[in-house]
Amino acid sequence: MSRHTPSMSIMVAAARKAARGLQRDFGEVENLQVSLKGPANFVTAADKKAEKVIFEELSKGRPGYGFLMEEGGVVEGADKSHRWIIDPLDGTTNFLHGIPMFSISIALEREGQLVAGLVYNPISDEMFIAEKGQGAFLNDRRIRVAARRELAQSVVATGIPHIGRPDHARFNTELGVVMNEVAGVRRMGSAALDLAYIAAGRFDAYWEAALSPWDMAAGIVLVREAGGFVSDLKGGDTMLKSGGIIAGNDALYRKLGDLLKKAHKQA
Ligand code: 2AM
Ligand code: CA
Repeated sequence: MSRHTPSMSIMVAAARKAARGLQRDFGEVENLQVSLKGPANFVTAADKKAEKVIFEELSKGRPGYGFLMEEGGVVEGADKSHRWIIDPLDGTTNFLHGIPMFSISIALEREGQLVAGLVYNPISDEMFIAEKGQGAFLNDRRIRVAARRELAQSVVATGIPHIGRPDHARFNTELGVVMNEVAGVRRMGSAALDLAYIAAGRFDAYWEAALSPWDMAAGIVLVREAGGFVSDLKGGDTMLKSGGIIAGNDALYRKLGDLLKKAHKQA
């Protein structure tokens, strides 16, 4: 069983409340696929509604904490040492297309350090949580990163840039190098879930570029507390700033990092 702090209980309650709306709206999305305009506006509304629920619940539970949110941006708090980092719907494209692979992501920063993370898939009802020094849990069961040490046996997740996102050529070079060395490459469409899957040992390693802080903040805590490691694409610690991230166990995140360096020299 996981023992968690009152702050985590507040995070879990906020995520579950927002998830009820997302579950309902996801059901509606399927009906809207046939309309000419598609469900895009509807999904934007679902996203904003979920963020509002999370914002209100966390504000009630911890008055004065600041916020960094995908939709609402920065909200300064009276308490300068705490900040929530929130993505109410990570994997928007999946949601929009009726693909049940998306998540709510909530992280807590204290004095600039990530101290708690939650990633919740409302469709599979998988709740991934971690707090600094307390381990990582999936639905109350302890999770660990995978033990595999060879790339040749590893499943490696990534995100593929799409229209409007940068670095298409660079991604192609990276993929060209990586796919030659690994058992399989996967692209799921939610960075927060990718990191949660690393924490649970489902994926062995993961990399992606051009992410935003709310895509990865909670997942970083999960990976670290599951015994894994994260770095930016150059092996440094600038994930939230640079938008690049590599994750895995100690052996694989380093080996994947070396492969990507090799790729970047070719690019
Ligand atoms: P989203 O679903 O909340 O947009 C998929 O590769 C990952 O990249 C998802 O976590 C997705 O988050 C994120 N993503 C998609 N477009 C993005 C953009 N323009 N900037 C940053 N992250 C993006
Ligand atoms: Ca996102």
